[in-house]
Amino acid sequence: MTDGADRFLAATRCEKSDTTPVWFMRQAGRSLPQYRALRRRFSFMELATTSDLCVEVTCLPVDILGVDAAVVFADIMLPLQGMGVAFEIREGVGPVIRKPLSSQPEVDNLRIIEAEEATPYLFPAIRAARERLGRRAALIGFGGAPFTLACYLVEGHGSRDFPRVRTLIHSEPEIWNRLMTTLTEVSARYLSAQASAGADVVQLFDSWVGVLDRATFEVHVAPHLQRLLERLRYLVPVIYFSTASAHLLDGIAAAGPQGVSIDWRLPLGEAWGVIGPHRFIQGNLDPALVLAPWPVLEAAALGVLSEAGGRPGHIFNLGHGVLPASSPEQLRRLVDLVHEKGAGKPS
Ligand code: 1CP
Repeated sequence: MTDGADRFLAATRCEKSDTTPVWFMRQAGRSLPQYRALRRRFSFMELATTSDLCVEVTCLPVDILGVDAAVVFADIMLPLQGMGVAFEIREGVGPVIRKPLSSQPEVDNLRIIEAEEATPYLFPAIRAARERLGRRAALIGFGGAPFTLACYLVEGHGSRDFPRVRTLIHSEPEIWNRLMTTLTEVSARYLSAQASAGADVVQLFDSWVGVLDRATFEVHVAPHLQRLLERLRYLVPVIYFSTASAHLLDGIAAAGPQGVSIDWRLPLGEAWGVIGPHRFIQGNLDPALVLAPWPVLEAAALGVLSEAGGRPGHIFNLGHGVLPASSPEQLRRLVDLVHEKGAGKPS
């Protein structure tokens, strides 16, 4: 049997292996009882910024669920600390920025420092997790894409459709451009440093880019994304993740990520038709179906595999993060099903 790391990395090169690799976004910090027990003793920030605890949480899902990749336990907001942005992670709410940005001087004051200085706890954790995982599982580093980071910086907190951001882009395009240029530089350093420390792949979370219309994305976001992906091209494969963004998919592919994560709204075969067969694809089971009775979940998961059509270059995942109410037993069963019925297995 092929090891998880090799199975996963083969898919990122669109090469065949013994079966389809699988992992889940937010697999560590949500539904696992072992994580919840740790959270009773430590805050989210303590878990993420204490290297030993970070390694523990990162590796939990590989042991418990049998997934082929671990995702570093961190948050997209962490590198903002090094930029001089004060925020807190509020229970049940998410990140809240103390002073949202709106003016040129505020954007000019953002600091660009080395990633090792901004998030010193992260890189020893990546090195230790890489060593602990061996070939059992690949290690995925990640960061927020510049647009999604800008959403929090400008809006100040999560939002359904980020109206302040959409106003700023069009009324103050120079401020916006400066902000995106700074965030692109910070992200390039942050993700390169994760690759150097041992992350096999990095995922760029652009969770909220789907709020934009196509023209705004093309003019005000895509050029920054393209520059960021160019900086990473020869260092590490990148998975670009977004949701509700089918209307942007051709522009996303043109920006140049090696892999694209697709949410449940678009069938995988159709998405592949847009991004081209030379890119790997990740997805795309509706996370709500993990809460459904097993026969419903099983049928939907087999449907995703059938959409992938046995092509190499499919990484099975949900279309967005694991919902907190998901049962670990159901997730474990799903991993086993994907391994048993994935590409290359007799049907
Ligand atoms: O398995 C894991 O949990 C991996 C670690 C991980 C990842 C990949 C965390 C830990 N956060 C993230 C990425 C992240 N953070 C994204 C992109 C993914 C996505 O779209 O879901 C986003 C948008 C955030 C911002 C964020 N941080 C939110 C969402 C708020 C909103 O605007 O809707 C929340 C709730 C957080 C806090 C956070 N980050 C991670 C955890 C486990 C938590 C909850 C803290 C706790 O345990 O109370």
